[in-house]
Amino acid sequence: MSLLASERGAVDGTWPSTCWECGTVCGSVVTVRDGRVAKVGPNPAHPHSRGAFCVKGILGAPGWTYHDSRLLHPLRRTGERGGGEWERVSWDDALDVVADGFARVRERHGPLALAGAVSGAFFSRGLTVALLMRSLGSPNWLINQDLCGGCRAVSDRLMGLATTNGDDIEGTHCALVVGRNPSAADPVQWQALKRAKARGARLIVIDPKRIPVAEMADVWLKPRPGSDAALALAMTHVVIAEGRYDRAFVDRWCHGFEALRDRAAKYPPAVAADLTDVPADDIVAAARMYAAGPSTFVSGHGIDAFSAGVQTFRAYHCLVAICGNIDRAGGNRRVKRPRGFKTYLDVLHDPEFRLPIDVERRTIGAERFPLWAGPGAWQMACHNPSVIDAILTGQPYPVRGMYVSGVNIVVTYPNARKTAAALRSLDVLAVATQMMNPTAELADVVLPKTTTLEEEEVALNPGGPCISYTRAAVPPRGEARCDLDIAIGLIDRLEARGALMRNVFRWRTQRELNEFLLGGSGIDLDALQAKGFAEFPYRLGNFEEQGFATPTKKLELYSTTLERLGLDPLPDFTPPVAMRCSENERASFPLVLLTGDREKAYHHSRFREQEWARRISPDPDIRVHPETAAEHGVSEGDWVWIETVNGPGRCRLRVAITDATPPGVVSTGMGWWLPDAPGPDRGAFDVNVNAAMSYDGPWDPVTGSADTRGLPCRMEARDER
Ligand SMILES: Nc1nc2c(c(=O)[nH]1)N[C@H]1C(S)=C(S)[C@@H](COP(=O)(O)OP(=O)(O)OC[C@H]3O[C@@H](n4cnc5c(=O)[nH]c(N)nc54)[C@H](O)[C@@H]3O)O[C@H]1N2
Ligand SMILES: Nc1nc2c(c(=O)[nH]1)N[C@H]1C(S)=C(S)[C@@H](COP(=O)(O)OP(=O)(O)OC[C@H]3O[C@@H](n4cnc5c(=O)[nH]c(N)nc54)[C@H](O)[C@@H]3O)O[C@H]1N2
Ligand code: SF4
Ligand SMILES: [Mo]
Repeated sequence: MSLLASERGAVDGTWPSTCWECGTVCGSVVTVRDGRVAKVGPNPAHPHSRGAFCVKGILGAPGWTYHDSRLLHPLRRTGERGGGEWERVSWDDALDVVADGFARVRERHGPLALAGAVSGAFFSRGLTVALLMRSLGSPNWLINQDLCGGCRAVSDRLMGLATTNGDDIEGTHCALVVGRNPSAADPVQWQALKRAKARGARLIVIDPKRIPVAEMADVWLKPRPGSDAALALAMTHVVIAEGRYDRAFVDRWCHGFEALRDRAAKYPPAVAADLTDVPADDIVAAARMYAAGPSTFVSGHGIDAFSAGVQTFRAYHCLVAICGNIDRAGGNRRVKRPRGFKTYLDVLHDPEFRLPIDVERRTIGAERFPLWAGPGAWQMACHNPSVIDAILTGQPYPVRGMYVSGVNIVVTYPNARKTAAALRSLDVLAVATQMMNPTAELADVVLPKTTTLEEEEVALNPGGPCISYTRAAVPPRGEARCDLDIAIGLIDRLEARGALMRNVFRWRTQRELNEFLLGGSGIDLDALQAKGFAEFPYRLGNFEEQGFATPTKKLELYSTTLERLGLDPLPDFTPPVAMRCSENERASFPLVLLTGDREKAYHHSRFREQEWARRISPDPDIRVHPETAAEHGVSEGDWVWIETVNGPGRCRLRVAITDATPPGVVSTGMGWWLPDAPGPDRGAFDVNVNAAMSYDGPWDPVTGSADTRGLPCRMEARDER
């Protein structure tokens, strides 16, 4: 058996590390006493987070690691699927059961009938799951990103921007915050925005709700949910018509300016005002303020993960580009890296780790969404709702076995019952997790995973920019193993069964993987470990050198890739579902539902079993304006049913009255389930908003994203308090 990375260096002391409970990846300091993590706190020396941190890192990570119900041994189902009867088995037995199951599926249906599910290639577990599936011969892996940051990432990639996480708030004159709630979602941005404001920088916030950052804005625009593309195009029109764009930058580096100008001219402020409900004068004021730059675009999930997400992001990204805010101080920095360093995404795309192209072309979803799934796609993952359908219908081909790691998809994918039904119907399901949850409840085998305090991780942090290091501060509890060890265990067994296509894994330990990533960068792993991060020199505005990865080798305002695929090459406004639905639907579903409000105590579905978190946030709230509450006859603390248009059912939420949410709109979080409720669903069909959401479209034509917000809904009172 390979050595667990975390078996090294578990020594008492205080160590610099990096929290990777979420994508903010803050620099941390971890204190180990008597072989146990005694304290986790911020590292003020860290170039990205500069001392910012959050309660999930302080309490969540250790709380999860040392929780009484932490899974410490592999489990195997003894009764029927979802029956909650388990026996403790050895790792050898557990991996044998999974390997036998996968080998059988492969023999009966071919390798494509196997799929992995994980959050994406941002952390090493994503790469690990993708490469495990590829070693078996399957290109099918499901990521969460169609529900998360996928539209932003694909728009960025189509245009050749490469600006992910590069907002330079510290150096900016103006921050444009759109669909982002930094006070809840990102303490690094939140601290930086407060500092920027204090030194006199301007702040434009575009958000339907009065979130804390809106309260300190110079200009706050409140668009109708889902209407941002019209707003961004109108701002673009003003900037161009008034000659406020960066002509030299546009002439030298942008492709398709005239076409963009003509498209934006369809949306003068008066027209956009009708579509968005934002007064025309406010649109003009915001456009002028942004154009005065240098300005940074701070974007979020509020304009992502919906059926017009890519075009909405393209509209904003074009505005950023023509104002010359790409890769300039105070703007949006392009991704910098030390020469020779490899990101997880680089490895995914490296021909050495790829499947034959005819296999990649068969990725589920590749035909319809070639920029999302298949060989030409961003993460080359599959289209999740189509995989769920493939499991249930056998079309376009059967999917019969799944390996799920570090995601709780019964809770976090829209249409919880359908996801659960699909998982139930599989021939074999293995789930790797730290705690039992509604997804793991449906498994044949549950594999206990290490937590972020027990694993070593090396990654590029584009925000620093720096290379960040996470220390395996303590050895794994019980028999927990990291993803890489689990993958190697499975690959070895499948090889012995003749069920491997080609082992694309070349690392036997996490440390070997980390050394491979550092490659020829000149960064020494021991030095990195001692400091917790490594900075590197970089240059801004080196466009000649860094180049633009587009067919025209320029920033594509007009996307030749979208044109080639028969899609609209220019950003445009598509009316959201709430503006398209019939009179009847509007009468039955009179409210607009927003989902995904981030809660400080939770990370999606995580930490629901931790007492401190449940004290901070005991119930799944639905936030309702006082007028809307009065119209619906509901009061603070009432439990209500929520149903969406075309939704698969209803969910139960608790009213919280606030005038921060506009009238006619109701807004809730995500990720709710109840660890103490009866299994197997443990509340996932009850208090989880995804019990009331559809995953079946409409879908974004580029990413296949379904609407996670902006949906017509109805709210009905229940007799319960
Ligand atoms: N504490 C905590 N932090 C987290 C997470 C967590 O679970 N807990 N999750 C992390 C992850 S994976 C993600 S993806 C991020 C998400 O965090 P954010 O990117 O901040 O996204 P949301 O909280 O979904 O929404 C942000 C804002 O978008 C607004 N919004 C909704 N619809 C629209 C619209 O049509 N237009 C505009 N302009 N705004 C709109 C909402 O009112 C909300 O204020 O948070 C990350 N940080
Ligand atoms: N309706 C609706 N649905 C949404 C969203 C929405 O806004 N609305 N948001 C979407 C978004 S942005 C996202 S990113 C997805 C998230 O969806 P998921 O990624 O499925 O959510 P998590 O709750 O983070 O996943 C939980 C699992 O993470 C695993 N995990 C792995 N490693 C660790 C670790 O080190 N520590 C901890 N604490 N847990 C770990 C555990 O196995 C745990 O069971 O949900 C999406 N779903
Ligand atoms: S924001 Fe919180 S959970 Fe996310 S990396 Fe920072 S400390 Fe960890
Ligand atoms: Mo996300």
